[in-house]
Amino acid sequence: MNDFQKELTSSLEKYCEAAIEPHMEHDDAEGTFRLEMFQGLGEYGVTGMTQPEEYGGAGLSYQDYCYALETIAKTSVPYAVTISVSSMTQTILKEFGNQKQKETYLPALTSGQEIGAFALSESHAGSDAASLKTTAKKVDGGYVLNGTKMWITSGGVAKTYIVMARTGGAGAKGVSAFIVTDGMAGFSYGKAEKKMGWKTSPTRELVFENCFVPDENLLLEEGKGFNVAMGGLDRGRVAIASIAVGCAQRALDEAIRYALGRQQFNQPIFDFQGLQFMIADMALEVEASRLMVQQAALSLDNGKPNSKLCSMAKLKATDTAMKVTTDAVQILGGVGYTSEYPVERFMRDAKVLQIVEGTNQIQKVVIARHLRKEYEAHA
Ligand code: COS
Repeated sequence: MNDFQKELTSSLEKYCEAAIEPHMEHDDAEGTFRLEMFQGLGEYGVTGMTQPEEYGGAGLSYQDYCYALETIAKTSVPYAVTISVSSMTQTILKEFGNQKQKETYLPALTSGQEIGAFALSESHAGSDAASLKTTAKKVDGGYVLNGTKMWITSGGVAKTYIVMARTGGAGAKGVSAFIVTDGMAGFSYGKAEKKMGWKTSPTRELVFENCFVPDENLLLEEGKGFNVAMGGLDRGRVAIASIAVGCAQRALDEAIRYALGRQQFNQPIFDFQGLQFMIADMALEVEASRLMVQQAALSLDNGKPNSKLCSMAKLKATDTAMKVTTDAVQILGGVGYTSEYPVERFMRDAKVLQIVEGTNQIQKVVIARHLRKEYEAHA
């Protein structure tokens, strides 16, 4: 970490501990999302970190952004996720939007006044995203959308949605991407999901019933929606990976603190070699994941997103978060399983990191496809 990153994460850590941490246990139990908390992070400059200053962003690097997300996730995985999905929406607008679209939608998102969301998945189209069925029929002056999107992070609280819908034939080439905003006629919110974790981050269905979207809300051109989605996901996967590092680091910190304080058989349990080996392995995996996240983030900063590295970082860091949080609960024993300590919350929050923005099995598919291409190019 350079001096700027040290300063950024240290002041962000203080803010999260003072403003967010005191609410987390209650809000997790009640499933409460607080917009003012998200907006508070916006005032801190982290809701549009990698966007250009001309659109209200902070103009910082992905490496800085990953350290910031890691820091927020140490207090709250769900608020870090709200930021990462909103930031992915902004990146899509910045990379694929025209001047007018950027000027219209980016400032409210970068400032954190509003939230952005990404709508690709459908009930039958999760991993096989190119099989999505929501239709966008061309009409005079725009498109009419019909269909239902599932498991949408920030559904209902976001104002700007990037929605993938079918304008052409079957497969990836028939998909287009649209900007849809809260309140458009024919756009409503369906079922709010009850989840194992991420309880302070709303997840909801989006329902489109003859929803008219004007031509000016089409991103790029017809048939480019799948590339838009995949390009966004490369960045999103690195962000999820950095959140996983924060989640694992918090569990590790809690486990060490507890193991040093807890006495059994007349000594701190930390002094048992069995626990030392566990804790050393946890720390090793967290550090290895962090290095991989930074490597993937560097490829984004260099303007050459390395999809293979992005998927590797997502796979490694989220599997680490699941393992480390589970081990932390084990080290705390009986109390680790109760809400008296936060490790059980972090364990529940870790699980879906292995599923969102492409399951970890899909990450292996992406990695293997790249390896085959690299091999064939050199054969
Ligand atoms: N960046 C930009 N474009 C990409 C890309 C990337 N990282 N990866 C693929 N594409 C493009 C391809 O180049 C291809 O376009 P062209 O034909 O113009 O070259 C198009 O997208 C289709 O690619 P492909 O044939 O590889 O698509 P598949 O249907 O085989 O799907 C996987 C590939 C499985 C990798 C993809 O469907 C996927 O990532 N699934 C998981 C979806 C997901 O993450 N869902 C979570 C939603 S958010 S919680």
